[in-house]
Amino acid sequence: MTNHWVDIKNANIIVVMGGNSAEAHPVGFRWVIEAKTRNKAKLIVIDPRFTRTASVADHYAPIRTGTDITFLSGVIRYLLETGKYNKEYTLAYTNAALLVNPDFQFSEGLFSGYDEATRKYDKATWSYQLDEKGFARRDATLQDPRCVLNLLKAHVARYTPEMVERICGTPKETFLMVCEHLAGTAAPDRTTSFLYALGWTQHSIGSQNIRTMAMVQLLLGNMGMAGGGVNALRGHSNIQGLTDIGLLSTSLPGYLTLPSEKEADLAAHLAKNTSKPLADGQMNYWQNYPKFFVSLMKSFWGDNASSGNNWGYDWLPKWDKGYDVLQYFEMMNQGKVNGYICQGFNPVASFPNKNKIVASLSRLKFLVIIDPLVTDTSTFWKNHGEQNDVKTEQIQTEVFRLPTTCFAEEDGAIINSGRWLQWHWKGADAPGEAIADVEILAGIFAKLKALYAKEGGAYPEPIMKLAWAYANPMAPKPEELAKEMNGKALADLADPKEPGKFLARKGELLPGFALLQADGSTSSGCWIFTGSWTQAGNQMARRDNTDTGFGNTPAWAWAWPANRRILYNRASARPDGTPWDPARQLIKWNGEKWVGIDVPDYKLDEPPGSAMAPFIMQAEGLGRLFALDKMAEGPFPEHYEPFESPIGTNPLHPKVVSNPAARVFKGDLADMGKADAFPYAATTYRLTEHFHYWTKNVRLNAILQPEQFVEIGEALAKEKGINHGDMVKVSSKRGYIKAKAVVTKRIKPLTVDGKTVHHVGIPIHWGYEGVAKKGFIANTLTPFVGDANTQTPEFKSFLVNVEKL
Ligand SMILES: Nc1nc2c(c(=O)[nH]1)N[C@H]1C(S)=C(S)[C@@H](COP(=O)(O)OP(=O)(O)OC[C@H]3O[C@@H](n4cnc5c(=O)[nH]c(N)nc54)[C@H](O)[C@@H]3O)O[C@H]1N2
Ligand SMILES: Nc1nc2c(c(=O)[nH]1)N[C@H]1C(S)=C(S)[C@@H](COP(=O)(O)OP(=O)(O)OC[C@H]3O[C@@H](n4cnc5c(=O)[nH]c(N)nc54)[C@H](O)[C@@H]3O)O[C@H]1N2
Ligand SMILES: [Mo]
Repeated sequence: MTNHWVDIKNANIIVVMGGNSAEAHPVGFRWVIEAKTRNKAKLIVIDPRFTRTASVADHYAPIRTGTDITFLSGVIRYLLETGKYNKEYTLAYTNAALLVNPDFQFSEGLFSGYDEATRKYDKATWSYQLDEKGFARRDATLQDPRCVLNLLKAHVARYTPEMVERICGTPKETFLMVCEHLAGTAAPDRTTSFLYALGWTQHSIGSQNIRTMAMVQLLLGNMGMAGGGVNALRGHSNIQGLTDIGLLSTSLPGYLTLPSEKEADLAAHLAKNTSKPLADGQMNYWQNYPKFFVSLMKSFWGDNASSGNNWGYDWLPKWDKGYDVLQYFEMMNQGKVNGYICQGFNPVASFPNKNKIVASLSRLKFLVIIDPLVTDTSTFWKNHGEQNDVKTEQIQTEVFRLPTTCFAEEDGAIINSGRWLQWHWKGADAPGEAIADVEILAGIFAKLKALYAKEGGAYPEPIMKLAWAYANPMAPKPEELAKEMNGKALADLADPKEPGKFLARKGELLPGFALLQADGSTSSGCWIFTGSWTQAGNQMARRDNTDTGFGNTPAWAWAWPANRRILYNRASARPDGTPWDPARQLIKWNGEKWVGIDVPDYKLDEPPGSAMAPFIMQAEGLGRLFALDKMAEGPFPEHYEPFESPIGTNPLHPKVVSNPAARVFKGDLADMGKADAFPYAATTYRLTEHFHYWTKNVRLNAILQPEQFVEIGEALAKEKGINHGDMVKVSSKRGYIKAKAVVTKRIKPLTVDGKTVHHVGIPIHWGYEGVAKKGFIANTLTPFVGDANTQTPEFKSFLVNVEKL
């Protein structure tokens, strides 16, 4: 979230699109209700199903799965055509006026630079026109046909209300009603908050769904505002934290980049990642990349890292390609992987194409499961009847189960969707032989290190040089790890402004990332966490809920970065420093510096009226309506059909149906179904009464949702002769499940491209392990393809057939 949970109450319009927060985030949803009751906010839900969130909404719009880019591009078109957008904000704070490379093009579904053989783009033309100094050219009059705004207008011109209805199945009048509500928040004193989760991410075009919404928010002037923002409601405790410390296989903690093979040495890596300003006088925070990176190296390798050995750069792995989970299971399936350590992950249940996952695990020599529970993955080799029909005698994989604690059985920080690091204390000791994950990993590390010391090996340095300065090396404490993440001074840091004074003395915990250095005199395991555990103590454990305004509680826990609660908050004021909305002023200029109820997201002493733009994580300081080369499939969002499409064509450009830049493995392409055999659009989701695949181990939850079911609309049920409670078989090209049919009014057929499209809803929570009534694994049905940028699987749009049993 750019904003935070409590801030939702400040919104005037709340759009839940690509999520179902009343069910998946029932506690946080109180802030939506708060906005409705105290702020007279209107709640709009846009979902293929009439969800429990929809049941308390003011307006509901149905939409076909996988078509949100069309809907939101239609909104952008509406805003631009009617002129109902915040023009002053758009001109000053977005790249609307910047000029784009003359060779950039879009035609028949493809942007310039596409290579069909590799399914990748050469992104050279996805750039600005630069002047002699290397700064982006601009036309503040917005007359130049090559300025971003004019190119955007031309790009979205095709997304008429008629086209939205044709692709999304959303009635035109409903769509226009949503447009009007959103347009109302282009006013400086009104904001929209968008809440989303998996209904947007789990698509082959997931990242672009979110980008399109971010563009709407920029045009409306809602970024940086209380009650505005781009708000991802996260999943697991502690998935936000996992992302922050480097979830992706090509990233390092704090969204730093793991070097690729092409970056042969440190200088090449730093040159590639240290951003150069694209506008005169612009501060852009990634210019500090070397400080964050070298401090991370000092945290990894300790005294072993020195300027003489490039801070241990050679000991880092260098990637040739991304090793996301789809890639990894594909390699496993090809017999290229010997062993797999599976920690807090149940891929047989949670990953797409269950039969492929089981086949892949069957090719391993060994599998290590680190989990408090017996999972479906840990017994994948057992025949569980129709629900896991394997031949045990043919599976040679040796499985080790290491029982671990769960999050409630240890101390530590959990980071919520609003980026707050909240320290928590363990509720109980773990039962039986279970020990903490950290102890298990420390044990594996100690054993590996001893083996390398004794036997040598191809490349022992990365293990032998690792810093491991914990009081008990076999059991590092959460406090020790938290302080390591925060970072400390490795030498006295002199204050450049006041001779004789020090910003920090050697050995002290650092108060903020501004003190990090590129010369090896500081260490930090995750620069965005610097400030979370300082000389003043554990900031994450603070529990003072004093409200400084708009539900802002700066002394409750600690938010990254720098305890800032609303990102880009400089944009809450006009360029001249006056607030867009005096009734929700976040920061103001006091004559010397920026101050306010939130930590300013800007250079503190940069006066109003200066040329420095507010989006200081960008090289030009502007919110990007044109994404340059940051996205895999294009600088503007474009509608592509799901890989399994119920209409089998793209009404905008029949030659390019699905995401041309998505990676699809050969075998999986052959496993994609077509609408003739699998006519219904299926989507998967969670229920309030269950948490993934854990709660089938809990009797109470098993009683609340006693049996696996699928949801179908009344029209489809009638067509198929299915009654409420009948057993049905739901099949895709990859397999089938059997479940009870819930026949509901909440899923209505949509008319799409002249055809009737029915949705089938499939909750995810069943499997063959646990105390609940056994069920089929929903992911037996789902396709093995992911978003082109993140490789998040397309769990939300695929094709099935339904038969009465
Ligand atoms: N009780 C409970 N709470 C949970 C979890 C749980 O298992 N149980 N899991 C947690 C986790 S890890 C996560 S990530 C979050 C997920 O939170 P959500 O994403 O809110 O959860 P889902 O149930 O997957 O809801 C997705 C919604 O998107 C809709 N949808 C599907 N396709 C589309 C589409 O193309 N466009 C639009 N606009 N909507 C679409 C679905 O109909 C569904 O209502 O929930 C968390 N909270
Ligand atoms: N079809 C479909 N598939 C989906 C989704 C969907 O919407 N549709 N949603 C996806 C999403 S958003 C998610 S997050 C995934 C979830 O997928 P998984 O993460 O694979 O599923 P969980 O059941 O949450 O499994 C986590 C495991 O962690 C264990 N665990 C809990 N605490 C600890 C701990 O402290 N240490 C260790 N080592 N283990 C622990 C639990 O016992 C559990 O077995 O599923 C994904 N799969
Ligand atoms: Mo999740």
